[in-house]
Amino acid sequence: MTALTLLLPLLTTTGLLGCTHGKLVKGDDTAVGDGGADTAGDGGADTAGDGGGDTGSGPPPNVVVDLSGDAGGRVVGLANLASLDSAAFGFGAVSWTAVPVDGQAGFRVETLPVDAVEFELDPASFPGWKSALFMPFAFEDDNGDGLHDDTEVITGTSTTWLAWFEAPLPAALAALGFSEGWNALDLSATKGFPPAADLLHIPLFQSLVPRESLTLSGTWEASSPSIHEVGLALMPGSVIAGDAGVTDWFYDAPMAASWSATIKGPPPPDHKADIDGDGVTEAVEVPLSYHDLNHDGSMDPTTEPPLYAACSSGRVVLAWYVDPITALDQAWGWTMQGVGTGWLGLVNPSGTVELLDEDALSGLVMDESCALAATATAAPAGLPSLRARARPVLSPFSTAPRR
Ligand SMILES: [Ca+2]
Ligand SMILES: [Ca+2]
Ligand SMILES: [Ca+2]
Repeated sequence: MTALTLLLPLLTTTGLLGCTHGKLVKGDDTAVGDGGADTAGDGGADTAGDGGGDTGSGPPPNVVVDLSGDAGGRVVGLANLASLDSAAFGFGAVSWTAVPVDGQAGFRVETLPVDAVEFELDPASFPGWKSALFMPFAFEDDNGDGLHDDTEVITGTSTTWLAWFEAPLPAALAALGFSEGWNALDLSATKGFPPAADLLHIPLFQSLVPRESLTLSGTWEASSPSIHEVGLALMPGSVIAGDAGVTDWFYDAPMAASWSATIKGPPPPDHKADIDGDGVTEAVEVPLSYHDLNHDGSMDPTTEPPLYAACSSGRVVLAWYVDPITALDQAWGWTMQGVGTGWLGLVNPSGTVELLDEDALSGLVMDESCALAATATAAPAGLPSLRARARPVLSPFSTAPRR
């Protein structure tokens, strides 16, 4: 099966941030059911077909995307991969869109759109043989035009992609169950040529829906100072890093033997920065206790230094906020790394990131053994880095070696 050993470019995020995102344009309309949802009026420009529930005339869908979670207000698009090249990896035109009905977005795809980008998937094994790839994704269609505008949040991408395989199909691929024309590729597999998947059941897990709130709770177990002189604050990471200009924070309250702090909504803009340089902005908030020396019920970071942080299994816990994602290449990268957006609770031992579930986040401990210093020295400027985790495997074919 050496012919199937893909020798595709091994992609990294290098160059990703430098790439310009192609203007997303409407593709050829072949989405089914262009009835009431049609906002453009003519068949050629309609991209807002009404999905799998179409009961009107015309052929049935031959591509169906199954959406997990809430589909209300969301639209599913099929975005053409514009380049496999690491320096220019990204998506071009959104060739089709469809409004889900009962969680299913149905498409009728016929010929390859004229503006679709084709490239050699495996020039070593199949020189000259070309294909085109399309990533299913779901987005909040805020303005209801059926198209993905570049400010509209992407709620998930599928790891099963639509692929157009040119004729003649290499015999080795035919033997794997592929056909000339349209196929579905399961890119979540880690070995070999991506296996064929069912065009009528393409799963799309909406993993990028931003989590709007986070609750941290636990116990205060330090023997001193007296709990009546202790406060609990969520300190912006930028303040810990020395930015005196940030003076507002989410939470500042008297300590309790059993405490709980809930963060809701996005942090103020001055809490946010692209800490790890991956193009997505984030914020870090650190739950910590402090000695309220002047008994005014709030933390003055210049005169009331932190006492202890909140620990889970001995590791300092951080609250991260990741801005909602609107760019297709970032959405794919974050899907591949398995990290969501919005509020996340995590620990950052020795530079790696470990997400915590609700159970862990409700059993935190503040005591003498949980020192903020452990966090402050973990990364430059006291801020942990998601960088190691945030290097997404961008190419579906980069999980080398596939064999
Ligand atoms: Ca829109
Ligand atoms: Ca970032
Ligand atoms: Ca105070």
